[in-house]
Amino acid sequence: MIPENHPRAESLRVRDRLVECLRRGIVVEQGLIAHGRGEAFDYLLGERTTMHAREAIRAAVAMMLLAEHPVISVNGNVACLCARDVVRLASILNARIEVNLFYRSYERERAIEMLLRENGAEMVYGVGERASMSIPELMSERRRVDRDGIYMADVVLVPLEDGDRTEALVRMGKKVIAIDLNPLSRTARSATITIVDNVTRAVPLMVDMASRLRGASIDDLHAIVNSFSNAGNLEASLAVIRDGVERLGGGEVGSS
Ligand code: PTJ
Repeated sequence: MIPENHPRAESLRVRDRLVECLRRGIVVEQGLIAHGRGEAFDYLLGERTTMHAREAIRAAVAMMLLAEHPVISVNGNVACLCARDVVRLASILNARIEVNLFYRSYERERAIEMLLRENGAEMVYGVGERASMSIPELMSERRRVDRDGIYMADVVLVPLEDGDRTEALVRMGKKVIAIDLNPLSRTARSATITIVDNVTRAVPLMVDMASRLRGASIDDLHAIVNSFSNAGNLEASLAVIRDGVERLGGGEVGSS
């Protein structure tokens, strides 16, 4: 039982949710470790969405609205932490949802598909025989993709990703939007747009942004995308983390 007034109540609730998803076969053990790495960066970012992340969210949503075939790639952690918002985002952006797993098994694909359907998804790509195409030069199970999903996509949103697939998707000529709390990761560095934020905050903010931008003109959307620099944004996020280290190292007490 997590006391409501515990300074880390929200973070502890998220951990409980992941453990529950582990029991239901949605998340893998390695997903808990990956989340722990993310938590460390989030701690230094102050566990809030920075203005730089907001800029990246705006550019990412504009890019998805301009896309012909946008696809949202979902793994175990993302399904567990933001299934409902993924479905909402896909519906506003007219994007397809595809299950794509590093630790792939048919049981997990189905469990994640069911969770997405429970949250309103009508069609889920990439499950079972549907994932019959391969991303070239990628050896992991993540290479298996749906012909009508990631394979044909021009823009792919990859929340919580490993670097190999991001690089491979970029080599295929796709635009890749990553959500990664680590601005130093290979994913963050090789994506077209990286949102340095927690998926639990970033995906709901993307839903809000999509509702606001969906009426914007094509020219305005292009202007938003063209004025965004991923390298500059990553540097700015790193500076926030550096400040976080100094703040906490300088005597300010963290919440843990
Ligand atoms: O469900 P599967 O089988 O596809 O496996 C998923 C995991 C997460 C195990 C797999 O994708 C993996 O091993 O990921 P990595 O390579 O550890 O990368 C995870 C990245 O996401 C790291 O850079 C973390 O800092 C970051 N991260 C972790 N939790 C969050 C996060 N970024 C945003 N929000 C989070 N909640």
